[in-house]
Amino acid sequence: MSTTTDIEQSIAQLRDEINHHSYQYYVLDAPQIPDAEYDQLMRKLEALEKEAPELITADSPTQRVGAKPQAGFDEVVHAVAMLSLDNAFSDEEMRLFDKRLRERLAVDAVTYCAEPKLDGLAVSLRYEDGRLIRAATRGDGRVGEEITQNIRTISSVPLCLIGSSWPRILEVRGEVYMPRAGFEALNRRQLEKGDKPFVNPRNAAAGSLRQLDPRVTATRPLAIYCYGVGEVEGSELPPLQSEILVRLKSWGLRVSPETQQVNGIEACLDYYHQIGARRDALPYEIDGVVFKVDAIKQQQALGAVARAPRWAIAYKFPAQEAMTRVIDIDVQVGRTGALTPVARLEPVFVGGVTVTNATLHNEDEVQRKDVRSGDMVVVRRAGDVIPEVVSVVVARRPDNAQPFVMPHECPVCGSEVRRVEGEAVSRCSGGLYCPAQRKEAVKHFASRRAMDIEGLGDKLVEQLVEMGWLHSVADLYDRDALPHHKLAGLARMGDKSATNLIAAIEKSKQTTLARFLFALGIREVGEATAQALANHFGSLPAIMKADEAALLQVPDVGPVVVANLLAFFHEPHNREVIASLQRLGVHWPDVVAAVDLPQPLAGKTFVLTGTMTTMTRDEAKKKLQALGAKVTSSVSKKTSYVVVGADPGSKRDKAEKLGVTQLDETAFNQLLSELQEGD
Ligand code: I6G
Repeated sequence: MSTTTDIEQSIAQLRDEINHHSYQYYVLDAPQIPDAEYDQLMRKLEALEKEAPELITADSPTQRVGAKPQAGFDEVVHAVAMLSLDNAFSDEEMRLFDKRLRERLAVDAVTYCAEPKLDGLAVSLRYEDGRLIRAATRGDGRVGEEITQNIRTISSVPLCLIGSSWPRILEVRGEVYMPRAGFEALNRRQLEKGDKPFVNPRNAAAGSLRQLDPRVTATRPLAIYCYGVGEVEGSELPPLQSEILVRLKSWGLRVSPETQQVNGIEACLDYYHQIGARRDALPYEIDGVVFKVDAIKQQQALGAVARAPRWAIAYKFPAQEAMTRVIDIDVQVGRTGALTPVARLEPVFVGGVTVTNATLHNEDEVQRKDVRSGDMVVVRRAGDVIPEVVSVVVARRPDNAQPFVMPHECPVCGSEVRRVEGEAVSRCSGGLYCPAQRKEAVKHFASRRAMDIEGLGDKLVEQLVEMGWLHSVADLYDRDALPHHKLAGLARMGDKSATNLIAAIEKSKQTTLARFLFALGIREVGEATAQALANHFGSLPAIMKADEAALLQVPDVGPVVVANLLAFFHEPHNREVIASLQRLGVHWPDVVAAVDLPQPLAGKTFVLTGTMTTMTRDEAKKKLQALGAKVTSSVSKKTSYVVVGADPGSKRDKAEKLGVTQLDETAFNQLLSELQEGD
């Protein structure tokens, strides 16, 4: 039997242990125990607290979601106003900002503290004697709304501070946001439940914080980064903004790992452009970079104007969302016959370019978003991703807006449009009879990573198909079907270009089995799968003969790919095209089938990033594939190793975040030589 003091002690110990592991996980991003062990500690604490409910305190880690739904939010008057930030939109505006500050401070250069500006919601957390006693939104800067119960459900917000010598009163300012992955998972759940998905992570975060029932907020994947302080009483903070952030972190508050001290305007601009280049790879959305004068004394000397401090600025990235009108909704036919509704838009500047088309993905998406021709819509263009219609501004819908109807016949060739039950995609059933599919198939066939036919660009392919000169990719190699004079007579061609194109076509005849397989454009057979098939079977006849069971033996080939392969090779037209290509001279060396070779890296997935000195990335990829590994371009939990060369990209950060093993070039070469010796 345990006595009260025993229980008291165990409870205190468990709370310390849990708080320590929360700090390791959320603040340091360096968990020391697996999630399951953490859950076990929580369950132990819950059990003890059930035994002795009189020992439950509000700051116990079990009490994050205690409260009942509220009727509304109370008002909170901020002890220190929550200001906004002035914005800059160009390097030039940033230089002017820096010049103003240098003049006011009478210094040659200003040192700044820089960090990404998260696209979330500013909040204020009030700690008294180390305990979170209140949390509020910014509101109008002077008065916000009390959201303590909701903020308490965010695991990365400490209910009590750790470490020592925190001020008796400490108001912490931070941004609550929803990580991209959490946002996507939340939207999947919304759709499964038949609820409306959120438009973007910021709206999802805002909606989650404004829930009257904290139990709902608790199910939302929210997180926080703290960036400053409001009221502070009882002890002094360090003299630099960057040091204050380090101090906040030591008290268990989560601070952006991207925070950096930068010296002078050029370093600021470098920081901004570097973060900008990594923007889409960050696990959360940001809309700019905030620069703050690092020395608090200088901040005080500069003061504030109206509602913004003079000592800080947000250098914004080009907006990724903008509003425009849908002129019409067209349907595009892709390489595999997939029909994609595309919104033709009044031109709008978004994400740094003028956008005139945006994808609507498929019929269900158009219905779900209820996009109609004539609607005002929000368009999003993030990075190099195809622009998409995010939502409709229903309040601005004109009376004559036209709902979209998926055509029953292909808009290009008139063949029947079919939609397989359970699939979102409608397809033209015309196959290569459909000029749209033929064009896309030829473009893919000729592309750099497939047959690599230099000079056979998209426009030229379109002309050749429209002239009726290309019935299949085999016609490219048939000089009777496509003689020099025909090519030379095309728009923007001529004698020399035709000669060069024919030479490039000739050159492409010598290829590899993997490239050839990829070039055929079989659904779901990308480069990695094509390589895996080539490695595994060694020759085309072996692949074409393989049955379902044999195909399923290939690493990472699942039932969907198998079904596509079987259907493709079963189709007489495809077999004829392959035979014609070979008859016309397309060839490749057979490789020793993996079934006959040791495959020490079978089942392992590698990602390569950065520059290597001893080999090119392509060579490294080939060596890995020869040993049975799969080489992919993005890091996920399934990645076995990330090989890191000089100047690695964001893939290294992602590996770090996911705890994927990293190999530098020396370790990588050592691994290769050990495995190759083992042959
Ligand atoms: O809204 C904000 C977001 C991020 C901020 C801010 C910030 O620093 C990273 N800093 C200040 C000083 C203010 N708003 C007023």
